[in-house]
Amino acid sequence: MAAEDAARWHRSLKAPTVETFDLLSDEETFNDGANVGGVTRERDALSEESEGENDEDSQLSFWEEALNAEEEAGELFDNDGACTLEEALAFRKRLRVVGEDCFLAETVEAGTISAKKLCTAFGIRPPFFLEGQEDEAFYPLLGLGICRELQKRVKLPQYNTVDDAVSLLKKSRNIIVLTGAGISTSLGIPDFRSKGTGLYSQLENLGLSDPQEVFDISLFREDPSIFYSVAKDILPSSKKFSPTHSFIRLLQDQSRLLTNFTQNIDNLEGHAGILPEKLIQCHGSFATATCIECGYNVECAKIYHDLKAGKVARCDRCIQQIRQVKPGSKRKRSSNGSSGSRKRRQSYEDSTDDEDDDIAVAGVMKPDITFFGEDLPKRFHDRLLEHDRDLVDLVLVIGTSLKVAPVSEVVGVLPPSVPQLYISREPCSHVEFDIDMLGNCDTIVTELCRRAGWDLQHEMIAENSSIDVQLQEGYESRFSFKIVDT
Ligand code: CNA
Repeated sequence: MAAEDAARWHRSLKAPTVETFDLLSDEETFNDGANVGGVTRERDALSEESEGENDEDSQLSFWEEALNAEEEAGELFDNDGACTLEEALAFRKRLRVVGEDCFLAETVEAGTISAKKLCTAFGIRPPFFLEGQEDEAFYPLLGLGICRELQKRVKLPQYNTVDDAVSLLKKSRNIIVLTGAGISTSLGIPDFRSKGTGLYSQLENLGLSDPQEVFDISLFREDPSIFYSVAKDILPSSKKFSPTHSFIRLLQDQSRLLTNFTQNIDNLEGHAGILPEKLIQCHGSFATATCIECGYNVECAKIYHDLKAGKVARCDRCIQQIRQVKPGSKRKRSSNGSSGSRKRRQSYEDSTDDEDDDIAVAGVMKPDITFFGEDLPKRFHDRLLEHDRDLVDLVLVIGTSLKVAPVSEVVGVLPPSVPQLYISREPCSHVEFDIDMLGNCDTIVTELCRRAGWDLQHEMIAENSSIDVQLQEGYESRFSFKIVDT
């Protein structure tokens, strides 16, 4: 390749990297340079762009699709024309050892591999709109993949096995436990993204093009009934908590828990006995609700029946105020033709009359959960950056796909020398953890406790079962856990 050509493609490889990442992440730099994605809860990267609105938007969504191929890495690496998993891991390692320039020089530039194939080593599926094009067309995408890889925290080589994880647990005194919806699914509360069972799959089946819209604050203001129609599924109907909640409580009882950052809104941590000073509910919770018009704040128990019935809850205080302002005003006729003159009910909770115009104009009650587009509680940032970052000695991430910013960036702002462990059903390919433990989190924490010699008590832990742990093929520190009935 002529020097001029090399310089040209190198430029084309690098320039869009910056440009597209700007588009990808519109993030603020937070505090002293630590990037936790600003203060507002964000939808999955790129998905705020509505698809197909114009060419640029639809092109972006294709890029997103290509970049997210890593999610189904097994399928990607099995394809013809793609790197094998072993090759992919070797390329990634090599990139870190020799750096970007040298890596490119000895691969694509030297002609030992095409950019299209090398993309697959970084979890990128060559998009269909580049099919049949010259290899140079894949350079920008390869640039993105390389940039993403180099931004990842580097795994600590000394921690690899499940017993390493157990030793870390036993010696740590300041553990950050970062949890997501996966720790409550065993109680029948669906998560967001599990295929088939997650809320997003259910909403897609209902024809919603972007299920995240349910939790979008501007849409809630426009039409709260969409949110109310699904909120009942996440709202727990009992105070039961899972064995994983009990495990976090156990860490607290052993004075090992620094903070439980939870993205969950089901409020079950409190029922499990996690102390308020140890708990950050990053996305708020269903514990209380606030009127979006007048700010009246109530315990969610007050609107529980409406929530459970999928009915938009209105503000009692607004209703009272409206009635005081226009005491003799006429009431709307109800749809069944009655005059609507029957006695006004004492409170909204007792009312079943959807046609009540006072109620219809009263403010809507919004449970105090953080919607996309809303700020996270200040406590989240203060605790993480002003307190925990200097103290943490182990990070345990459980039952989250780590796709919602800024919580997804917590692991990136903690000192990279602090070990990080991951427990979930699916691997999380955009973060480099030291040990991945895959399977049902209740099963995994049960096994960790057994190996640690800790007595984890919970009615859902079956006594007569043993847990099979297997190292996943092709990986040095990724394990699958399964219950084997004995
Ligand atoms: P998510 O994106 O749906 O990810 C959940 C992750 O947990 C996935 O990777 C699953 O594979 C995994 N998982 C599911 N069940 C299990 C299990 N039994 N054992 C191990 N892993 C499991 O949800 P995230 O928590 O990552 O996303 C954050 C959102 C989800 C937050 O904003 C929450 O408000 C929201 N959410 C909360 C709840 C709740 O409070 N229970 C329910 C649904 C959604």
